Amino acid sequence: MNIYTRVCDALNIKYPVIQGGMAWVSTASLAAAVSEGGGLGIIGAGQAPPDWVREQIRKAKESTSRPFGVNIMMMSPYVDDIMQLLIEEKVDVATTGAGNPGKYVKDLQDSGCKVIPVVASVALARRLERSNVDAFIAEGREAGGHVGELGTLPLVPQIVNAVNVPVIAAGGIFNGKGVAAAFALGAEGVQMGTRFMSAEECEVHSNIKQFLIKSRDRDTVVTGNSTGHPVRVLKNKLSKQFEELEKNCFSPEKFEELGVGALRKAMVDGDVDYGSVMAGQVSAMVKEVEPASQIIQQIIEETQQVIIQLGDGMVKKV
Ligand code: TUI
Repeated sequence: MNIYTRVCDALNIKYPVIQGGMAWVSTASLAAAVSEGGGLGIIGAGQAPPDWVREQIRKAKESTSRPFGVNIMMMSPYVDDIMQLLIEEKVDVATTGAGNPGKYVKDLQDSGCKVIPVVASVALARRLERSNVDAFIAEGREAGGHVGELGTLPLVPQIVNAVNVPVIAAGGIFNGKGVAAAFALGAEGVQMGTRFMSAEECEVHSNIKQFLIKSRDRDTVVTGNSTGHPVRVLKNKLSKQFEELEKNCFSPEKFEELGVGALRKAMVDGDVDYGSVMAGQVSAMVKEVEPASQIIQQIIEETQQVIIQLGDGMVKKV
């Protein structure tokens, strides 16, 4: 059975599996490995300056001739420059997060770049479909990092109903069972972040990979609900401080002070106590570090098995 959808066709990839563009985590090394494995690798621009992003794009081009993309965090101070860079470098795909990329869509597409915004609401999806985006990533609250309100299960079918372009499901997907579930909701692809954070080629600090492996089902928490920037992280000393601040005398300045540099501190320096370890609810499902291509192969095989089993009927024949 072929797991081939409109997403594969549009992006010129073998499997409809996209790697989340995680700031300080998704470097050229991971993106190229995922693309070589038949999925779509994504470089996470986060709040990095354009020079760093250019270097990563060039590294990825040296390591793979397959398509790859860049994720632009819309709250970055460098958004305008990064968009221009993607056009200059003729990047295949741009995914966006944490905001509305509407005004950049046409110029990106004119340069040959496919534009796939992450949405967490039907309203934004409807608005962006009028800008003729190529697809959507519908990301539920199970995801790591900056999250919306709705869980993946209610979000994905509502986005699928609202738009005509393909929808890629994200948030809470870890294996073939999750992929089959996403397809059942009408999605034509999946995006996974946390799963690829544990890939061998992922350059995140090894402390973070071990922290994921040790984590248990209820070890993530969403902090920042009161600031308007809710973020899912693995619980640690920093997340406790955030929770205390939110419970007690909340001061936005203090909050900002605690958060600055915390993501880098976790992902690059490996500080699992006082760094911001953004990760999704599937964290506890991470059991080992393995190559990205192996992750993709396993997931595709399991998806095929699950779909066949479901086709045979859920009810045991007696
Ligand atoms: O973007 C993400 N996840 C992220 S970004 C990030 S870096 C960061 N740095 C400082 C503060 C906060 C985050 C870490 N994780 N995921 C994609 C995503 N986008 N999830 C939800 C959204 C979203 C939310 C609201 C997209 C659009 C949106 O619309 C706002 C509007 O203008 O309507």
